[in-house]
Amino acid sequence: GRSRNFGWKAYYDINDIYKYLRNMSKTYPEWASTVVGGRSYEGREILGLRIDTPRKRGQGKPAIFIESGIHAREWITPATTTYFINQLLTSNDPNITALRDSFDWHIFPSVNPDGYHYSYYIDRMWRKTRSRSPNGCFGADPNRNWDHNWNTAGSTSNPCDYQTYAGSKPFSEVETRTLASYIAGVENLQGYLGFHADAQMLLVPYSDSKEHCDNYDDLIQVGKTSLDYGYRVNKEKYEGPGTAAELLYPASGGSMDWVRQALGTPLVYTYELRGYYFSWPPSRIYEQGDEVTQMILGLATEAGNL
Ligand code: ING
Ligand code: ZN
Repeated sequence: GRSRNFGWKAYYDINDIYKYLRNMSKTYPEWASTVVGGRSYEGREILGLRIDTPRKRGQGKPAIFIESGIHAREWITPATTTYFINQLLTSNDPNITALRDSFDWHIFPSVNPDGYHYSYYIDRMWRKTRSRSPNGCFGADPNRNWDHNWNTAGSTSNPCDYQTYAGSKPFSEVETRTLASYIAGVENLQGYLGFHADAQMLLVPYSDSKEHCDNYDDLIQVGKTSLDYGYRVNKEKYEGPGTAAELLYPASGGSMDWVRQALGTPLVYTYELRGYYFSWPPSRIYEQGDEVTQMILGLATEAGNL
């Protein structure tokens, strides 16, 4: 599809998603600008949209970072993320305009663009990056590659593993390394939301063990309100909030654990959206798009920022 036809009844390739982001920055120049969060092995940009309206600027507006598409095959996450961008920029609902104006948003629909391109055109079930290992196998799991208890749980050292190869060392992947340095540079970062599919649950740090982070109780409370807001849209129940080790499986080297610990960002979550083996009908993207929008609104409301 061409960007002028961009919408939410089909899944778009990486070039069309990036065109959409550039289009939005041109249509709403006072509110939105494209930002480069890093780069990929094959030389693509990791492109995001920063939405920072003039309202409340200079009043210590908190920043929220949204990470989607770290796993290539989880197509519903870039789709709901561009849907959310569209809501922020076009909705007249006073709750949504308040949400838009209350934060400095850094929104990245596809932080693994090589993997997404490969999944879109070549191998639908591809999950990893596309870096080449010396032994000829491709890709590391970008959600096992961050420098937080790296390769200690739920990952493997085998570069040929289709799913959870941790990489040759922490931040071996240019995508995670460059994105981490972008995130570390975001001023007043208060929230980090990662999106995956399709376990239908809400996860909080930490993921590699049953250890709870020091603001676990607050995260659970805010997370519950987030899920309540989402539930009202489609009456879909999510599991949690809770840790991956307790609700799903232990996994080390994930982005949210690194952000929570290395940067000390307080409000850190991973949303596992709905689906069935990573498929979700394109005609119904808007259902999960509305759900995600409300979940983020609930989170911001309970956290006391609205
Ligand atoms: N789930 C996540 C995964 O990377 C997760 C679960 C989230 C693990 C955050 C660790 C940290 O395996 C999917 N569906 O990929
Ligand atoms: Zn995932």
